[in-house]
Amino acid sequence: MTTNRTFTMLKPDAVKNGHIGAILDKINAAGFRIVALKKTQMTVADASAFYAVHNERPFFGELVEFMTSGPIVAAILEKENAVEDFRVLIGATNPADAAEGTIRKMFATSMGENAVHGSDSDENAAIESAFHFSGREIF
Ligand code: 3AN
Repeated sequence: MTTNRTFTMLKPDAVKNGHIGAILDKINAAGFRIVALKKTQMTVADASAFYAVHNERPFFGELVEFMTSGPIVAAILEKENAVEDFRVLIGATNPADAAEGTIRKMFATSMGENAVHGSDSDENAAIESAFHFSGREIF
């Protein structure tokens, strides 16, 4: 895993609302190369492990319930300065605070159902990528 990669999930709200194509288009247009991509659905055990860092937070139950409520699209993205640039592209956690033109501003509905996930560090990008993809799914 290079430091030029980040991990994303298009969340169940974005998939359910038919935004997969539009969001991937914005990701490509922003200069990210898709090095891995799949549609999948997390179990409660998967989501609890993925979000273990948040397990003391009051919204943890709601987060796990939402993230397992339907399929997601998981992807690994490559670009210079990928983690930071992708956080800028998706916008603030709360779509009400997200800047104009960001993915969350365009496609998210609430703080919980906020359309996309983006890794917050190179270390977490590597951990989250390995959680969802095997070596032979990454190109
Ligand atoms: P981000 O996804 O912007 O890195 P985090 O890491 O603080 O935000 O939170 C992880 C996920 O938990 C968010 N994407 C969001 O879906 C959910 N979340 C965060 N804060 C809240 C909250 N106050 N209420 C409900 N869900 C939340």
